[in-house]
Amino acid sequence: MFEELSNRFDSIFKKLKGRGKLSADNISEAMRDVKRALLEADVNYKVVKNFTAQVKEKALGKEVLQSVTPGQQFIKIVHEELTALMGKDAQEFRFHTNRSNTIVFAGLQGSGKTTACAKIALYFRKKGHRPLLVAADTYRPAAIDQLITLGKSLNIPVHFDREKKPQQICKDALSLAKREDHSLVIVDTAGRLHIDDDMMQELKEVCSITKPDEVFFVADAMTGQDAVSTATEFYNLINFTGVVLTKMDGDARGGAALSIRQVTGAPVNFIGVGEKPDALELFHPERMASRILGMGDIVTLVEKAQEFVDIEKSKKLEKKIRKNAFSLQDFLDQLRQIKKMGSLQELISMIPGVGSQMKDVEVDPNSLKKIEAIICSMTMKEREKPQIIDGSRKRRISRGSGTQVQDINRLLKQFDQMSTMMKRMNKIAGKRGHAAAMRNILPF
Ligand SMILES: Nc1nc2c(ncn2[C@@H]2O[C@H](COP(=O)(O)OP(=O)(O)O)[C@@H](O)[C@H]2O)c(=O)[nH]1
Ligand SMILES: [Mg+2]
Repeated sequence: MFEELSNRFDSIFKKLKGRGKLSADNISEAMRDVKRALLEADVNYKVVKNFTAQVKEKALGKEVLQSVTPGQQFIKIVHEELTALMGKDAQEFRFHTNRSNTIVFAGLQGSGKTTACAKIALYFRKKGHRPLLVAADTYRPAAIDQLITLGKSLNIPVHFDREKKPQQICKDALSLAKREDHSLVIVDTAGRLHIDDDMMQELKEVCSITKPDEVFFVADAMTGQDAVSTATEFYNLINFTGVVLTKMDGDARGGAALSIRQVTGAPVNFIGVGEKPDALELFHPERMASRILGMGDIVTLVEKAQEFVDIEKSKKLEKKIRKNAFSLQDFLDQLRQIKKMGSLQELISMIPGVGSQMKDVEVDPNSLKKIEAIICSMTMKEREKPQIIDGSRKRRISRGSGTQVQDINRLLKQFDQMSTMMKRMNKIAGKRGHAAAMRNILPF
């Protein structure tokens, strides 16, 4: 996610790190680089202008000037400002418990509305809700079929009617929801390739009939600034309450995620990170800022893991991490879990300190198998205490796993880096917990 932007920030910070202190000169130089990096990531120019002004003002503050760790101070300021830019706190949907809730999805054709409807339905079903999907995109029969198929695969009911207009379909859906006690009604609407009056009129009518608790604007993150200007037009017409940014798993440059909140005032609530219905994440501005700045995102990683790993196991693991007793065996267990979770590269990039080192390593299932084979060829003692693995043990392991000694060296080095990061995190975490520690972990 936002790899290019991350790389740019990385080199800006590295450059600053070489300096003794923050000075007006090196701040100006860094700010020029930051500005260029953001513009190249397709961030709205007004947003960039405000952002750089804010960071510069803070960085020029007296306190910072006296600091001996300019890189660290600077990255902290950038992190805070990036977080503020994207909206500070994660925003989930606020449910009314005494009645059914409605979300209307709007956006251009192909932005990912239908997929997002299914994702949100699944997301809230997992939290104990009873969603009803409503197919109010009646222009293309295929659109209705798409929602029906998604609903079937998730075992979530879909209300549709091939004879009626969207307005009537929505009315029917609301009474159905009442009758069948659905706590959440999710309305998929039609999009066009471009904004047009008919679409907007219909959307307005759908909104006035359903009186939605939330209107989510669905935007394709890959379209950068285009997404932001479309968002503005939609916002002026329908005042949406939140944004779902889709296709964040692609090579989106960051422009949409970093600008949409500032430009429209509406928060990004969720991000889509894949085509499958479970590829949805709550948008955490602070974690996103950490990811962009290459600081990893262990909280999301742990949450993701918890969905797949049994809680007992992950509690044990957390304990081990806290006690600095994370072993190669745990690493192996983790890898096996991670394998179940989809995009490996994405997950690895969330591990603090590991992300940037492993970003150029092609993580294909074969290299995973290799790691698995290597660890499996180790004795339990070696897995717990990799320090004892000397030359002759390495040769034995390499024969056993059908790999080269270099492969073993590489794995041990990566593992060592990871343990160092975890130790560092523990040190900072102390009693304040890991979430607090994350805010302070800086790559230098
Ligand atoms: N990679 C990726 N593809 C997505 C995501 N969300 C939607 N898509 C794909 O984008 C295309 C359009 O999605 P669809 O939901 O039909 O868009 P709609 O026209 O707005 O309803 C489909 O091929 C989806 O699989 C996402 O988060 N990541
Ligand atoms: Mg659709």
